[in-house]
Amino acid sequence: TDRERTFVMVKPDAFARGLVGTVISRLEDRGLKLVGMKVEVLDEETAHEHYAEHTDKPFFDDLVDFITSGPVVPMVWEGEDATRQVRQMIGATDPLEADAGTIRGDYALDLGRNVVHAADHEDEGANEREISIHFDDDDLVSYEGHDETWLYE
Ligand code: YYY
Ligand code: MG
Repeated sequence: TDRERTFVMVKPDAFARGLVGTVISRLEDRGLKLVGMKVEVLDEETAHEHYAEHTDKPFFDDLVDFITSGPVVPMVWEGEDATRQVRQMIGATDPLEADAGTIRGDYALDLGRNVVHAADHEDEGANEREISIHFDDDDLVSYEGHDETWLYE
């Protein structure tokens, strides 16, 4: 177990549907700590960098078109095992496979419109890489949450 920072991003579908607050609330309610956030429209170059691992996949062009199609909300959340905790809260990539109670399982229907991105906990360098694509070091804050004595043993 490890207090760590993980990269999460509200996708354009969720932004357009007014689900930004809902996604943030889910993560806040769990006890995770918000340390960075912004609103932006990704340019094509940033989208390619963000999804570099999928460059050769058949869905890549559609994925880039979608992720650049409107505002997104890149965020950094901190907490114990934050990457795995968030991944579990988001649910399976395909909403049809995502359990009810997960964000995708509760708010999405379509694989190509699945509300939220999160760094992959099985990909060792994913958080560092994705955070550095979207944020400078001084965009992120450090502070002690007032509730941490009750969140952690
Ligand atoms: O990390 P996660 O978003 O859960 O899935 P990835 O396998 O990294 O794929 C990234 C993104 O690509 C996924 O959220 C939807 C889209 N996608 C797709 O449109 N079609 C596929 N067959 C697989 C993924
Ligand atoms: Mg992924």
